[in-house]
Amino acid sequence: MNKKFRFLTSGESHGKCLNGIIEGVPAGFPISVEEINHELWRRQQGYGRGGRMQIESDKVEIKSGIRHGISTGAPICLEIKNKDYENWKTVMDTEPVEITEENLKKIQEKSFTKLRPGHADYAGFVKYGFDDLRNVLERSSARKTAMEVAIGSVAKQILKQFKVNSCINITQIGQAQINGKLKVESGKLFYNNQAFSIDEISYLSEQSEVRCFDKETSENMKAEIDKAKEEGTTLGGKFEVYYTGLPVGLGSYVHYDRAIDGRIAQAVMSIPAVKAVEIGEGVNLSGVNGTKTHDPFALKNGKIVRTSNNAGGIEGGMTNGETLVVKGTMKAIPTMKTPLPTVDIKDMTKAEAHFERSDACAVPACAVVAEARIAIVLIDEFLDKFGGDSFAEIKAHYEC
Ligand code: EPS
Repeated sequence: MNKKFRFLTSGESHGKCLNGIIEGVPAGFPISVEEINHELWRRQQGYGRGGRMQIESDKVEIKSGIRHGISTGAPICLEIKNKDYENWKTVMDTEPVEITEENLKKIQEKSFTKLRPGHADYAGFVKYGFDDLRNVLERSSARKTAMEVAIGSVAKQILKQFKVNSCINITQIGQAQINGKLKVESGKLFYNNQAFSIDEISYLSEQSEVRCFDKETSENMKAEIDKAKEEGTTLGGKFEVYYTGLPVGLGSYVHYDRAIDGRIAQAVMSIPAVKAVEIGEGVNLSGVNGTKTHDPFALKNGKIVRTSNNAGGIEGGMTNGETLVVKGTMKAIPTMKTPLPTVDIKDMTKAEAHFERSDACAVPACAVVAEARIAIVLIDEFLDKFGGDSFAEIKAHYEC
């Protein structure tokens, strides 16, 4: 597995801040804080987000590796402050706190022992041996994906210099879904005999409160979320991420861990609550014969082109120059007002699952995270293929 673009993140959901260090950004790339902050804003949006997003207005501080807006080749250190930390100071202090009645009360109020089915609580409790599930919740929370989006934005900004662009599209929330066949071919999306450019899809989906390019479906999705909220439950759904402008040959067939579809699947599957990842026509290919599965070659003005894109831009573990199409399925968030039956680990009795502030639906946010994580895989492979120490060197390798 390549690691030209390496990163680590740290931070708890209600701790002081989230941190990230990126190693491998070559010198000479313009990196805009505004663009990173715009991506962080996108991740916070989406109809159905909960109270936490009212508190936070995620902003990144770049602490090193960039000078006057240009990367220097040194490690880039990023920080996002958790505004909510102000309300969690004693509970989440990294230093031991004084044992006073007031402090103990504060900590106890935020401790919990009633396992949430579907979350990391049970396996985390058994694995690490905690008696307070707060220790599991804090790092397993999807809050950490804010830093991944910031890092993904750095990757996206480098890719943009080479005309690689992306967008997201939510295709299902609960029972509300796009009604018809979506196909992404030759950099265009086809839907019910209408053709949209990826720029149009991007524009339309960014206008939608649920990030779905189709207005009517967006309204149906919002109604589904309202219903789930009334019922005290949560909703999952399906999203798509498209990348255009990718060169042929990122990834490789020579080893399983260099296959770019495998790397993308890992990057998307490991987002909290994601349960399935597909490339191109994905699961729809199970019942279709080979003639209808594969994308014929043709010649256009002396160039090799494809007449369809069922493969979703990847063949043999490598990008093939067509639009990359990645589909993800997110389950409903497990923290629910209407709790499921569970066990209280404090005294091993029957109980109702712990509830605290949650999102009724976070599928649009999940798609933003997927877009960022895919960018990280793509830039890693891109730097492996066209690598150099500076923008100029990489550009020369890319153009030759
Ligand atoms: C999230 C922050 C969290 C949750 C959500 C994602 O904030 P808090 O726990 O303070 O409400 O809103 O995480 C989950 C629901 C979860 O189960 O992990 C964020 O920043 O995306």
